[in-house]
Parts: sequence; structure tokens; C-alpha cells
Amino acid sequence: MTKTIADASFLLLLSPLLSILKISTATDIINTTQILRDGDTLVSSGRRFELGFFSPGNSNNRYVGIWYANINNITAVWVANRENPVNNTTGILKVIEPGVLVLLNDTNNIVWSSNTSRAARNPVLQLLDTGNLVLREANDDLPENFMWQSFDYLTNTFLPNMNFGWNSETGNVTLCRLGPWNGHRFTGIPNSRQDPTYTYEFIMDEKKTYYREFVIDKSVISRVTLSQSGVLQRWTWVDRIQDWVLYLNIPADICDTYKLCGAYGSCNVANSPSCGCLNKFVPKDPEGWVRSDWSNGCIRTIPLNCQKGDAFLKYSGIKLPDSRHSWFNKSMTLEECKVECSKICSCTAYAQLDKTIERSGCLFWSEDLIDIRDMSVDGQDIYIRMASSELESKGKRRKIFISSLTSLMGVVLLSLSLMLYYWKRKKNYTKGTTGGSHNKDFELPLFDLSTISKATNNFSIVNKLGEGGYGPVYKGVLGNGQDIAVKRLSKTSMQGIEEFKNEVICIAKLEHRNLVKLLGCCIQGEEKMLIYEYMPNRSLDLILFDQTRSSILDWPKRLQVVNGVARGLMYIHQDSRLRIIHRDLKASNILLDTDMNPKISDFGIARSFPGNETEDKTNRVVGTYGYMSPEYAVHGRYSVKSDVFSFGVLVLEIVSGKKNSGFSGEDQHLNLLGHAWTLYKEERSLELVDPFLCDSANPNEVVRIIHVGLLCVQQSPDDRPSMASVVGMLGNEIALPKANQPGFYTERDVLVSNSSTGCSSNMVTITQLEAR
Ligand SMILES: *[C@@H]1O[C@H](CO)[C@@H](O)[C@H](O)[C@H]1NC(C)=O
Ligand SMILES: *[C@@H]1O[C@H](CO)[C@@H](O)[C@H](O)[C@H]1NC(C)=O
Ligand SMILES: *[C@@H]1O[C@H](CO)[C@@H](O)[C@H](O)[C@H]1NC(C)=O
Ligand SMILES: *[C@@H]1O[C@H](CO)[C@@H](O)[C@H](O)[C@H]1NC(C)=O
Ligand SMILES: *[C@@H]1O[C@H](CO)[C@@H](O)[C@H](O)[C@H]1NC(C)=O
Ligand SMILES: *[C@@H]1O[C@H](CO)[C@@H](O)[C@H](O)[C@H]1NC(C)=O
Ligand SMILES: *[C@@H]1O[C@H](CO)[C@@H](O)[C@H](O)[C@H]1NC(C)=O
Ligand SMILES: *[C@H]1O[C@H](CO)[C@@H](O)[C@H](O)[C@H]1NC(C)=O
Repeated sequence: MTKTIADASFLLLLSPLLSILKISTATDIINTTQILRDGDTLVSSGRRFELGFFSPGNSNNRYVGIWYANINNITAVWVANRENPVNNTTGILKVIEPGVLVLLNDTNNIVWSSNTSRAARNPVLQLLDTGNLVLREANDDLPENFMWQSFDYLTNTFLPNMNFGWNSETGNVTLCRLGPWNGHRFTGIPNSRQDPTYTYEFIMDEKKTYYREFVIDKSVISRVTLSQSGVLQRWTWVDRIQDWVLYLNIPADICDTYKLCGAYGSCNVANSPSCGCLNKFVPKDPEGWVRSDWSNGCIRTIPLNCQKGDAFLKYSGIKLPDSRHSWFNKSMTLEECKVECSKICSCTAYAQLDKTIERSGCLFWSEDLIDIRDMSVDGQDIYIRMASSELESKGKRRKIFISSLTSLMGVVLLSLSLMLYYWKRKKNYTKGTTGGSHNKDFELPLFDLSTISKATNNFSIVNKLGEGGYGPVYKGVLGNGQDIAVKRLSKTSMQGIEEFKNEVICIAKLEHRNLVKLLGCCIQGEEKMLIYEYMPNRSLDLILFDQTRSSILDWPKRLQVVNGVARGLMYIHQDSRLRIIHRDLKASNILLDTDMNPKISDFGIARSFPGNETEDKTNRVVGTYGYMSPEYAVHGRYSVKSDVFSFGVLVLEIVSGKKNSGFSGEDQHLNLLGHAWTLYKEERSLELVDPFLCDSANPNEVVRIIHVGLLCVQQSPDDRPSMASVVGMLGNEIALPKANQPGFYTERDVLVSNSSTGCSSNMVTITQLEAR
């Protein structure tokens, strides 16, 4: 046996090679007398992780890595020799004294090795159930005494229990920031407090700063990866579909780009452009600002004058600015914070660490405030130092948010903000909003009529996309190249004005990847228009119910649509600030983007509830037959559960490719719901599926999705699951309850309740006006 050893210092250490034993049964630990050949693996004690040699994709290169033991398709979470693959299956992994892990090729050259500054008498290599590969002294398993651990050498994957922190010496370019830690959570991420799948901690002291997370349910498999383009993605493994599901992207949107809008700028993805100045600030470089160069940020209109006494102006609903150089005191009240900040002329702003706790203490800033964004959910308050003269008119003026200097006229804006304020009062929406001089509820960018005219070729018939509930919809292209969809309210439609206002009120505050984004509006003279992001694939019904086009939606895409709509609906039902009931969920109100991601649109007849109210009654039943729940269509009672019903109908339509209304199956009396229910009872659910899906669909998934759909359309609203449960049912393998009989499962049901309208085209939104 000849040995060519590159590093002479290892020569001595390698001498015990001759006495090496091959490991036989699955173990999680080896010592210096054992070797791991290509094909052998270490398996952690709880069988969660496995260490061995693998080849990614079509490559023939061999890498030493760690992957999930119980996921067939290898997902490597750590790789030792990323840069030095072994070229055939003759690689050997071995622990040598004094405690180093080496990877040797067949000529015994060291291809890769770990490193240590300490010596062990009897070193062992162990793969822990967390996925951490450690070198340690055989009789010492205290983590602080580990000689080496793979968790210290992160590759592209962050796992629960890993420490993720920084080295105060190196540092680097900041791409994105999660917002200050307030003791419980990072305040820059909405809804991050009570995640059902994981908990986390953030440790900060003189020596170290790190973040660590733990899965709550040990059976959940979760990982975070960093892509080459710098995107952090959280994934969870879904056994049922045998694949990873994307759970979260950071950055999620352009406003997560660090410092995008410069000092005192604030980013809002719903605006075009996204950058604006905070109230009472103006662009420092107006010319640059117009050219979308926001890096110079904004400045105060009246300079500070500490001697004459400055004041503090409250800004609400924001992600707090970069606090790396700020200081804090953990025991002050808000008032004490104000006094403290006033005393120090260089203190630019303060914010309470946790709004919900009186003595939660404060963060203080002493430099320009950067990296602020609007956050409609879980936004924070900050108090910014301003010249006292700036605040004198406090209380008389409503806030005016100037988002684009190029296209706005102050007068129009002022009237808009007053008008919106009026709607708000009328709808009794003031409850719960802060009473300060700052009201960000309706910062909807205003577009000039001329801008929209130009974008749509003067509302050319060529640009017309269709006719919505209250007027035509046009496609347009803005000067900056952005595609938009413009809903133009018919001048004669009285109904439309109500819906227009309603849509503005509801959707302006919502932000979710599965809701269509309202970019702004245009109100000029008689013209009223809403401007949305453009959805290249238009609405779901145009594809789903079209014989020739429906094949675009294969089974995975249909699942994606079902999951996306479920999440969007869950958001409006429980995660947004107001509880919103859509009331007109249907295939034609689901728009599809380039990647067929679904977005819920048309909030024209949506209703919102403050606080915990969940049900209401109306004399004016609006909605679409075929999608309406019985209690709503018959008694006018609507609740989140009436949306769940519509969702169930949509699910069954998506699986079958058939409309509920106008459905004709074997039994002429039954509608789609009745047909699905009959098949379900006879355990023949698979027969419901669109025949063209037979190749791409997984039968277990089909049966499960139909079951979920049927649970949603049950006769009694109380039996129907909430959207949060639906999302859980779609994502997990949990057992489903038996479905009871659906509401409206025969065509006749619909006709009885529908006697007053003689609804000939069931797919059109109908409005039944009764005496009000
Ligand atoms: C190494 O492990 C093997 C198998 O567990 C054991 O038989 C052997 O005694 C160990 N050698 C040392 C030096 O600890
Ligand atoms: C693993 O899964 C991915 C994504 O589902 C797929 O593209 C890839 O082909 C799979 N690889 C193997 C080896 O099955
Ligand atoms: C890997 O394989 C190629 C082709 O078989 C060969 O030319 C090359 O020398 C090998 N490299 C090493 C490092 O063994
Ligand atoms: C691996 O490479 C060595 C040297 O190139 C060669 O002798 C050996 O046959 C190769 N083994 C396999 C399994 O390809
Ligand atoms: C083994 O590794 C050494 C050093 O990396 C390399 O020069 C040699 O070609 C490799 N041999 C094989 C068979 O891979
Ligand atoms: C190994 O550790 C020593 C001292 O801790 C360090 O100087 C050296 O750069 C390390 N080598 C590698 C490859 O990490
Ligand atoms: C924090 O504030 C409290 C109350 O004002 C004060 O007593 C305490 O000294 C402050 N702590 C520090 C570290 O400044
Ligand atoms: C971050 O690292 C890169 C590459 O090591 C270096 O060029 C850059 O200057 C670093 N940035 C900072 C802010 O330290």
C-alpha cells in the first residue's frame, strides 16, 4: 500500500490506518479505529440526519455532507468539501489524532480536513440529532467542550438550534434588516410573535450576538437557506407531497432593500414609486428623487433648533429605523424617554421598546434615521425630533403624504385625504386608531388623469381587458415601464361609487402576496379610477373553464392556486388589522400572475369588522349564486364562514375544472357540490377530477383536497373550518373530520332561494336591492 501524503505533519498521525476497521451497522459515532467509506453513513440517534458521501443532481463528483435521514430525495444541509469534490467513489472519511476529521482520496491525499487548536486523548466524531457534526473527547459530551462542530461552519443552510450571529471584526455589506429586537421579537417582521412552527431567541452580550431558533413540534422539518442572490428562504417539508414548501422569503419585496429610500425616507410597496418622505420632510435632492435616486433621502423643512426647544412628532405604523448605533434603557416609561431625549440635543428620535408594556424602556437614536418602511401590520411608533414651530398647527391639518412630487397637486391630495377621512368616519372606522396628529390610514398615491390616459393609450379599446362589476378595466404601462390594470368607474353607476369607496377602504390597508395590490387611484372631475398591479394571466375562470387553456393548470399549479387563495383569505379573516369578509370570492375574482400565483381581487362588496365581531346581517344580498352560502343567500347572514363556503366551491371547481352553477353530471338534479358529495360518500372522489389531470395528479392529494373542499361547503356554518384550519389541513397530514352534507347541493336549492331574480347567468355578480 503506497501513500502519498501532501501534508507531512499528518504522516505520523496516519500511521494507525492499517488497523482500521470498517463500520458495519448504522451508528452515529466513530473513533480513530473506524473509517467511513463512500456508501457508509453515520445516522443520528433519533434518525433525523445522516452523514455520508453524495452527488448532487447529475454530477459525478462526490461530496461529504449531512442530509435528512428520512427524506428520500437528498437535501444536503451541510457540505464539507464544497470546493474539492472527490472524483470517484474511493473517498474515505476518518478521525485522526489529535482530533481532526480528514477526507482522503484513494491515493491518501487529504482532500479536506477540519481544524482544531486542541488535542484529545480519544477523539470521536458524532452526528447529533440536530444535524450538528461534532468532534469531541470520547467521554465528554458538553457542547462548550466540543473541539470542532459543523454548526460553526455554515454553508447555505440555517437549521434550528444553530447560532447565527456575527463576528464584530469582519462585518459586511447589509442587504436587509429585520428591525430592532424588543425582547420578544424582531419588530420589522409583521406577525412574527406567535409562529405555530418555531420559537426563537436572540442573545446579545459583549462577546457574542446571535440568533437561534427551535421547532416547537419536533416532527416538523424546517430549514432556512441563503440563495446565491442573497435571498433567505424558510422551507418546511411536507410529507404528503414529498417536497419542500416555501414558507417565507427575506427580503420579501423591494422595501426590504436596506436603506432604499435614504434618511427620513419611508418605503411602501403599495406606492409607485415605493419611496416617499416622512410627513414634514422633503427630498434633499429633488432632481435626483424624480429620477428614482432616493439615496440622498429627505430633510426637515424647518431646521432643528435645540436651544429654542424642539418637539417630538409621532409617526405610527412603521418599521423602526436602523438601531445599530442607538442606545436603550430598559426601564423607562414613554414620558421619561421623551424627557431623556429632549435633554440631549443629538438625540434625533426615540421609540418605546414594546408598546404593550408601560415600563418597557426606550430606544434612542442619535443619527439620521434610515431604513424605514410602512408596516400596516404590527407597525411601530417612533417620536422624531422636529422644530417646535413645525408642530404648531397640530390637530388642524390632516396628514398629507406626498409620495411622488412629479404627479401630485397639493389641492387634490388634500381633498382626497379629507374625503377618505370622511368615509372612514362614516363607516365608524376611527375606533382603535391612534389619536395623534398622524394618520396613515389612507396614504393612497394619486395618479394624474393625464398619466393614466397616456398609460392606456387614451383608454383605447385595444387596451381594454374586460368589464368589471362597475366599469371597464384597461391595461396600461406607466412611464417607468410598470404594467398596470386600471378599473374605470362608469360615470353613471351609483352602485359603483359605493363599491369604489369600499374597495379603497378595504384594500388600501391590506398587503399580502395573495391579494392583488392596489397601486393608487385617480380622481379628477367625474373620473374615478383604481390602479392595480397588472396580472398577466388574467383571471382563473378564463383558464380553468376553457377547454383549450385549462391544460396550462396542471395539478401542482392547481394546488398552488388552492394554497395561495387559502392563505390570502386567512390573512383577510384574521391576520390583517381589520377582519374582512370578501363576500364575493369566485374564480373570476382570482387573478394569476406570471407564475400562476393566485391573488384575490375585487373587494367592492367586502365588509370589515372592528374587534371581535364576526357576523352581520344585511337586507341587501350581493354576491354570486353558485358561490353563496345558504345562510347568506337566504337570510342575508354573512360571516367569515360564508367566505369559507365560497372557498370550498372554488376548490371543487379547481379540482374538477367545472363550474358549480350550470353543472350537469349523471344526476341532473345535483350541482357540482351535490355530485362531489355523492362521490365522496361512495369513496369515488377520484372520479371528480378533471380527466386531463390524471397524469400529473397524486390520487391521495386529490382525495384530500376534495375532502377539504367538502368540509368548507357544509350546510351549517359552525361545521365549516376556519381558513386557518384549512391552511393547516392543506399543509399537513392531519386526519380530517368526516364531511357533512353540503349546503345547496341541488340546483333546485338555488332556484328556490333565487326566486326573486331569475338569475339567468349564474356567474355574474348579481345585486338584489331591497328597501333600505
Ligand atoms: C472505537 O470504537 C469501537 C467500536 O465501538 C470499540 O470497539 C473500540 O474499543 C473503540 N476504540 C477506542 C480507542 O476507543
Ligand atoms: C428532488 O426534488 C427536486 C424538487 O422536487 C427535483 O427537481 C429533483 O429532481 C429531485 N431529485 C431527485 C434525486 O429525486
Ligand atoms: C478525475 O477524473 C478525470 C476523468 O476521469 C481524470 O482526468 C482526473 O485526473 C481525475 N481527477 C482526480 C483528482 O483524480
Ligand atoms: C478511482 O480513481 C482511481 C485513480 O484514478 C482509479 O484507479 C480507480 O479505478 C477509480 N475507481 C473507480 C471505482 O472508478
Ligand atoms: C487525490 O488528491 C490529490 C490532491 O488533491 C490529487 O492531486 C490527486 O490527483 C487525487 N487523486 C485522485 C485519484 O483523486
Ligand atoms: C486552523 O487553525 C489555525 C489556528 O487556529 C489557523 O491559523 C488556520 O488558519 C486554520 N486553518 C483552517 C484551514 O481553518
Ligand atoms: C434607566 O432609566 C432609569 C429611570 O429613569 C434610571 O434610573 C436608570 O439609571 C437608567 N439606566 C441607565 C443604564 O441609564
Ligand atoms: C465585506 O466583505 C467583502 C469581501 O470580503 C469586502 O470586500 C467588503 O469590504 C466587506 N464590507 C464591509 C463593510 O466590511
